[in-house]
Amino acid sequence: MAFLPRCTLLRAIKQVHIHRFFATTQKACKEKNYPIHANTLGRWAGIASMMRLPVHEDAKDLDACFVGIPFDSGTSYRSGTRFGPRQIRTESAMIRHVNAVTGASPYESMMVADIGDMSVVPFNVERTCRIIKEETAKIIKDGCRPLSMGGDHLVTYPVLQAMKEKYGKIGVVHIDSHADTIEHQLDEKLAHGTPFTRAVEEDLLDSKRVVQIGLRGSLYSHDDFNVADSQGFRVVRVEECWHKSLTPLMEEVREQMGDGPVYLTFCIDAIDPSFAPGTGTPEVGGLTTIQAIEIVRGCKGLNIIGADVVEVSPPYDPFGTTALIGANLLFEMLCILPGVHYVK
Ligand SMILES: [Mn+2]
Repeated sequence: MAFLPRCTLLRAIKQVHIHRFFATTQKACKEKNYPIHANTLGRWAGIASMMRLPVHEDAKDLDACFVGIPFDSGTSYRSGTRFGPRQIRTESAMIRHVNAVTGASPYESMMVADIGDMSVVPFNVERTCRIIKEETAKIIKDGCRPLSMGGDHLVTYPVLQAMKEKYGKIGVVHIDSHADTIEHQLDEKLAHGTPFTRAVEEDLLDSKRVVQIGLRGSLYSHDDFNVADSQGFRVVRVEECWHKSLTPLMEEVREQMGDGPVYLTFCIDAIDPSFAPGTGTPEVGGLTTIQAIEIVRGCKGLNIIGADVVEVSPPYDPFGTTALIGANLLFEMLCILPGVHYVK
């Protein structure tokens, strides 16, 4: 435990005296943000910031941030993901501070905050993409790693544009039921089925370091995977994932990604709609929540420069379970960022 800050030890010693413990840790950890403890203010109370973290105006002095991109004008079927960030924040009130299984202590390792939502424009896709690119560039300027909440999957395209400008060509771990490599939708180039086609055209990706996991469903044509094939993406169809742990797969993915910069993008519709019905284009036969967690935990050790969870559409899930899954995946993403300390 030598690498842990003093506040961790204090927390362990004081944890039976919650109020004193919290006051002590706040003082000892004054340089770090910490979520409001449920014994200080009940989970149902307070402002619904992501993980109950402080809200900052921007990413200045942050190592990682949560940011909403509530844009759904790229959606081809059922809309509603503009409400995703808000419901993910609400459901994130359940999530505690450390990772019991992996031992990650993200808030003691990094300065993290919720920096609110980007001001997107539902009437103008091009302008919104420019806004997302510019806002992401500001966030990552000094090395902050954004954990973005969609929004539909188009929002990942301008994020990747900003990432390429700072980090060069990037590897991508893309978990989805769809390849999102359609040429156009209704004659438009910017839609949620096209982000990786645009990314390839603009040479944003280190294509040999791209993996797409969970793809399934009916296709428009047998040529729908031509982009992935021509670029040398690794495609792991969902049938290869059925009935098994994905921990061994992630060993291979880590080898494929190497030490270079990696962006992790998780479309919630990769998960079976029986778990996660709140999404716009559901496909049956999907990943379990257990496999989803295995995938994210399997990204530990990679040079993750940013990540997102997209396509959570609250109007299609009145129970909030889909957003709860999204919030938990974002916590798991936070826990595998470079620089996070582990207790074991
Ligand atoms: Mn999808």
